[in-house]
Amino acid sequence: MTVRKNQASLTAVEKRAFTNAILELKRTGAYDRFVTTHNSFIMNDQDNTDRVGHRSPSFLPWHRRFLLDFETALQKVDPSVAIPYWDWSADRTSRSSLWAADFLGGTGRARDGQVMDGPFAYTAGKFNINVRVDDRPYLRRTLGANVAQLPTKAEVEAVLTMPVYDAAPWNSASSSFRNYLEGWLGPNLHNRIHVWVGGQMETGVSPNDPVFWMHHAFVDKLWAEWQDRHPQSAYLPTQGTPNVVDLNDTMRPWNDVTPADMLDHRKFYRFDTDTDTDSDSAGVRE
Ligand code: CU1
Ligand code: CU1
Repeated sequence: MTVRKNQASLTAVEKRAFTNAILELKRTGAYDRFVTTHNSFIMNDQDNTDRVGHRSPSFLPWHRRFLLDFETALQKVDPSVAIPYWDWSADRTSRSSLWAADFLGGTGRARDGQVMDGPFAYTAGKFNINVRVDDRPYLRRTLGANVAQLPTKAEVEAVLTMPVYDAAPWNSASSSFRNYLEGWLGPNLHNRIHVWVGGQMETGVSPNDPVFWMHHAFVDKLWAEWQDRHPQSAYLPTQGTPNVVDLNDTMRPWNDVTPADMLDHRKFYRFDTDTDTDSDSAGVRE
């Protein structure tokens, strides 16, 4: 069983396994296909009539499945790898070990935002930005420049107390857990992280920055925590909602995946903080 760990607790060997698997997917072209998929869904989402991946109830199950596909691809390269999560309410500065040269590398240089260290620096020669919104072929970051502060634990906690998964009009105006977690209303959670990192993370081609996966792994974990706290609160809407993915509707680009299929993360992976509920994972230390 895959165990997703807090990135702050990874060993040097685990960090290297994760970044090496990413570089291998980059080499084969598989990585860039994930970026293209994400970007096409941002574009579809903009017109506000056929929202699937963002600004809609399916934001959480869509990204859960998207990350699972990516994790499966990583595991074909190295079965030991899982997507780590970045708790940005705890590791809140550009001095976090997350941004060290032995992991993701740091912020970009002042002149052009180009990341200059770590395995994904353009100058390291293995991570060109191919699916891009402009001419610049290098990974860019401006950590903390566009917005100074990442969300606090108190801000996260306030959103986790919201009892209703989602609500009409099922978009970026909804007063609901999903929309507050996505960040269109309330303390600006998920969206703020994209802006804080800057560079490609601010755009539809955000998965170009490997931190995308670790950011979304934490968003996904917050969904799981919310589910544990609100066992009576189900995915909404259930049926008959135009232009919105209901509980049992299929989600593009998959033909056979519904939000209902994605509700229980324990079918696919555990978090290092999950309390074991079945015997066959008891005693496993990974
Ligand atoms: Cu996204
Ligand atoms: Cu995102």
